[in-house]
Amino acid sequence: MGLTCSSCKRKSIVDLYHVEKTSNNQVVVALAGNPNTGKSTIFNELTGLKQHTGNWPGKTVTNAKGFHKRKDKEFIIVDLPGTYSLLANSVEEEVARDFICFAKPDATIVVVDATCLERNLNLVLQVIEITNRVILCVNLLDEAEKKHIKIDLKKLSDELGIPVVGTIARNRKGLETLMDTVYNVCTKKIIPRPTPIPYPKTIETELQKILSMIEPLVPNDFNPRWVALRLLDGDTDILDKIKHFTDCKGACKHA
Ligand SMILES: Nc1nc2c(ncn2[C@@H]2O[C@H](COP(=O)(O)OP(=O)(O)OP(=O)(O)O)[C@@H](O)[C@H]2O)c(=O)[nH]1
Ligand SMILES: [Mg+2]
Repeated sequence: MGLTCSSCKRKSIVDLYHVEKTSNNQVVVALAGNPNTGKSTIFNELTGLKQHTGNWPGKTVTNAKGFHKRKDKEFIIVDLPGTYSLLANSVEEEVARDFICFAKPDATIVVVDATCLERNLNLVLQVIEITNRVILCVNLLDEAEKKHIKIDLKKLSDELGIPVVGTIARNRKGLETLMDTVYNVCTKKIIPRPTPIPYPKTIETELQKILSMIEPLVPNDFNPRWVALRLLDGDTDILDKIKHFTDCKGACKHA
């Protein structure tokens, strides 16, 4: 802990988001989602801890970490702060984005509120642009039922190209299926294939231009299309971070 990058003296981004694995049986699972969708409820049910709402302590991810044993695996579960997007407009968004991007969890569960799926899916689409190891958890199904909202989970899964599990976290309903699915993704028994998100033609044309320039420069660990999208969005900070990450990786004990 506390390593600084020798080349720039900043706290190493590798160290900042590193989750220590003490054995080969451990896998890292991130819980992402909009605020108030039930992430901490799921985290607490799975880990037996008592994580409170909105208690994200700065950028430290280690304080939101717990363990859950399943078959031969031990999941190290990280409860990320609730965010509406991953555009890094706030510390919460930056932490959630950077954890998914740089800590490279073995799986990311995106928890959505079944009563306002459309708004929540915005974040899901942003996560699947970064990583394909995603499981969608449609929570608060009891509240949806009260509002006579029915969700076709199978169709949602087919449309998005990722596994989808329905839950009522408060009653533990669906959590076994959720973690079996996470297990299968972590052990590659299920390989999610997120549906590529098409953009309007003018954006796609510019994207291709940027992609042809950056593709040789972006390390294998990162999805170049996502990096190109960020650049098109004017987010040059991500390039600095990727460079910092790559530089630090060579020098860092966790690399
Ligand atoms: N009815 C119902 N309530 C739920 C369910 N899951 C969680 N809740 C409740 O929803 C509220 C928010 O849950 P949290 O687990 O704190 O949500 P969170 O996503 O961690 O919220 P932030 O940390 O603020 O992003 C709490 O009052 C939970 O008890 C569910 O499936 N059904
Ligand atoms: Mg929470």
